[in-house]
Amino acid sequence: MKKLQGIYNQVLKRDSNEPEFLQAVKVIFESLEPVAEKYPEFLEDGIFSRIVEPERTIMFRVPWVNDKNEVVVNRGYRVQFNSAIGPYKGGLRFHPSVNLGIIKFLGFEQTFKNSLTGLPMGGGKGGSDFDPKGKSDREVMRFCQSFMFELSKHIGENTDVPAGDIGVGGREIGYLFGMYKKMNNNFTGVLTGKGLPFGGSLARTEATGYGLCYFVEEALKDMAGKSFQGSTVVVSGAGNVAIYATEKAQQLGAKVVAMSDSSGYIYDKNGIDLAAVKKIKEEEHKRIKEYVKDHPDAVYTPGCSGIWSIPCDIALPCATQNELDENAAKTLVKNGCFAVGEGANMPSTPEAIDTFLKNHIIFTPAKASNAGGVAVSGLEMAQNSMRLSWSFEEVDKKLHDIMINIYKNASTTAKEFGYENNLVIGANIAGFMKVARAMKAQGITY
Ligand code: NDP
Ligand code: 2IT
Repeated sequence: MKKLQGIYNQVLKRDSNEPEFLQAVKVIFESLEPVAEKYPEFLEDGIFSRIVEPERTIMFRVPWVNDKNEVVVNRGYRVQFNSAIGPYKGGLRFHPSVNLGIIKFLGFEQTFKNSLTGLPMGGGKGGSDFDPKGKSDREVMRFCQSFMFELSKHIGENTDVPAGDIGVGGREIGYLFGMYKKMNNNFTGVLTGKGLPFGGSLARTEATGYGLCYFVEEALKDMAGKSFQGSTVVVSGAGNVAIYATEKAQQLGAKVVAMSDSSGYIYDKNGIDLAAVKKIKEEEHKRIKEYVKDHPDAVYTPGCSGIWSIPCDIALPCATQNELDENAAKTLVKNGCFAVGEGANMPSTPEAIDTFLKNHIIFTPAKASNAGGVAVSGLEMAQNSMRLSWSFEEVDKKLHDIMINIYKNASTTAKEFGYENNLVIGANIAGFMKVARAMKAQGITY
């Protein structure tokens, strides 16, 4: 870093206790050096120092009553990062590890991701340290209602439109929507990922995982003349993104041999029986190790990181941030893996990314390859505004087109700046340019 080092140092000082946020800013700033060189007006207008500071940060108390009639207090967050190109948009994460730094890294990344989709959406993210695991439906409902009681003051269909992320799926969005509607007496598309009977979009559930595979398939074709057909794939996670990435990879002719959750991973040399995984995770909300009970050839191993030691052609990390480190990256390379598609947000550490790029692995960064989820959220907003709903095939086709466009945009931009095949730099610059131009055009607003 040269031109942007000073601004990065300020972030380092101001946000020293937010390691994930610092990591995300560093990777973006390293990519944006050539932009700072080429467009001095962005530096003059303070675009870089403004873009790393959220427009607004909301933190609030979330008190609720559990099934034992005890009062529990969680902490809620909504970081409204950037509204230059549209209303704040991004998911809500409910996980005990949630803190301000994690929500800020996610909101920062979201700003560039949403820009890449080509749809008019700014960046935001929120969540809570609430842990939905082991909670009854009624506990989750009471928590969501209390969370929305405060959040509803800060969101709106033209202001900020939250959605799901880790620990927030259809059930939670339903409870959140119900409370918002009751408080505002307003039936509006204020959340995405809604149920189909009340304004949800077909293909939103599948969108992130399917979009990831559309993106990776295009990168494989364009960069190496390869495809999913006949390949061996390892997918980490067993949540929304992992399940639908597995489904699409299988449809495209791949054999997915492993999946995981935060307790451990399963390896099935015959190929993962996805219907069984869906039953365990989506219906029964149990642990992935249940899988081996009905699949005698499959093996369960406790711990998450070992999944990357399974030989594969394509790796799709779809669980959480920093789940794939330098050692794991080296093992993947050694075992002949030729492509890594990020489904989760920031799943690879910076050292792992370096390892992939140095070894000419096809590497698709999260903010480009997992943008399908928020893209279909954007399509859900469009359908809500029109009071219409499109068929599954229509939405899926639009999703496919958007993912191909994001690939082309990232790939062309990388080439234009002299970094051919480096989709990290390509996606970061392409995502940044639209937001920066919008910020510049709108002036230094107070
Ligand atoms: P889910 O809650 O549906 O699933 C998360 C999966 O990851 C679960 O298998 C979970 O295991 C595992 N996991 C969560 N935290 C950890 C951890 N600390 N260590 C190891 N494993 C963990 O979430 P999603 O599938 O929606 O999200 C997965 C990733 O994709 C996240 O990074 C999210 O930000 C990203 N993403 C999601 C989008 C969406 O539309 N949902 C869109 C774009 C990105 P366990 O069940 O044991 O907790
Ligand atoms: O990280 C993400 O892009 C998401 N969790 C989806 C956000 C959204 O608004 O659909």
